[in-house]
Amino acid sequence: HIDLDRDKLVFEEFPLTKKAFKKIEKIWIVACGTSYHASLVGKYMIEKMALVPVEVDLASEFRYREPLINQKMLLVVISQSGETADTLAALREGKKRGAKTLGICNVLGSTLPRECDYVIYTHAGPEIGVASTKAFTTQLAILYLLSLYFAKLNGKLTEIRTFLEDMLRLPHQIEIILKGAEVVEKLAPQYGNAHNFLYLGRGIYYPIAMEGALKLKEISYIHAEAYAAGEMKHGPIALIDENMPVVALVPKGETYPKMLSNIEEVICRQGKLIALTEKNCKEIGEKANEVIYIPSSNPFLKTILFTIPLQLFAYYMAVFKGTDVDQPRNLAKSVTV
Ligand code: F1P
Repeated sequence: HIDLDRDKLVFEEFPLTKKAFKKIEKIWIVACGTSYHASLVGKYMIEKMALVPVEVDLASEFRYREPLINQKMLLVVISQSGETADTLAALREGKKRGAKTLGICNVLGSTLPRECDYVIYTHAGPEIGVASTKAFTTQLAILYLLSLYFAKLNGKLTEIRTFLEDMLRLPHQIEIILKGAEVVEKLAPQYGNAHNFLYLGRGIYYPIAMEGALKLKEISYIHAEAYAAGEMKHGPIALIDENMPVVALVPKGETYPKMLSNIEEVICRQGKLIALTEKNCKEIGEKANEVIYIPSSNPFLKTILFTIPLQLFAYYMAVFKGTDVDQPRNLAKSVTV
């Protein structure tokens, strides 16, 4: 519940007092697939805003790593379906070790919310397709609100009104992106025959690049890999040539100059560059083969806006290739085994 007039944010399902929050030494987030990518974004947001250490694990790996989790920690478990077997196993492991558990889930009445101490629903509505889309963006929105909530409890943010106002602008900004979808659509015939894609992002945009690459793989069956852009020179740069399109996420802000030099590295090796950036980033417009402009917003919330064209790109590529967008081969909506 958001009350702008009183500068208040209340999670009715997750009532935490300042005293209870102070006792939490560490937050641990576990999830699989798309929900794991949201978890990585969550780590950035919570650590930066609330100054609480956050650890993220793939739920499918959690059981193999003897996690040092205990009753002084909060385990946040994220799952669209609430039925992913590995995620539920990680939840049970955390509970066994005494951690308090918070589920972030989309499906009411699923197993995850029944087994967690607290639950926050994403309220994204039913997802028709197998590949998570609106579940991801709503997970990011919840994690953003959670970061603000923790920051306020921790005394790191006194006024959250401006953050919330930025958030309330999101639906309109998303509509602007959707109205301009033909910019993305026209890329499909140009790039639809490529066999490999590289996605690059830095900082909080690295997991967004991971999610973009996953969507392309899931629904269009094109191989795509995401790299933290700073890792390019540690290997993937060897792959760059005219047959390797690169999707680069270039928001304004601290990562911009470094991303610009990554872009130059791609261009001078004849790589085809599709850049997602913001309006007044002129250099990108001049250098990239294709540019998709994203409306400006708060640095954390922009991740949601950058996600939409990546989802659209995977969608139009799948349509171009004639694959079944809603029911991709070999994939299940809930991975219950
Ligand atoms: C996790 C997930 C999805 C993916 C596919 C298989 O699901 O990996 O991200 O798109 O549907 O499962 P969940 O735990 O978020 O329901």
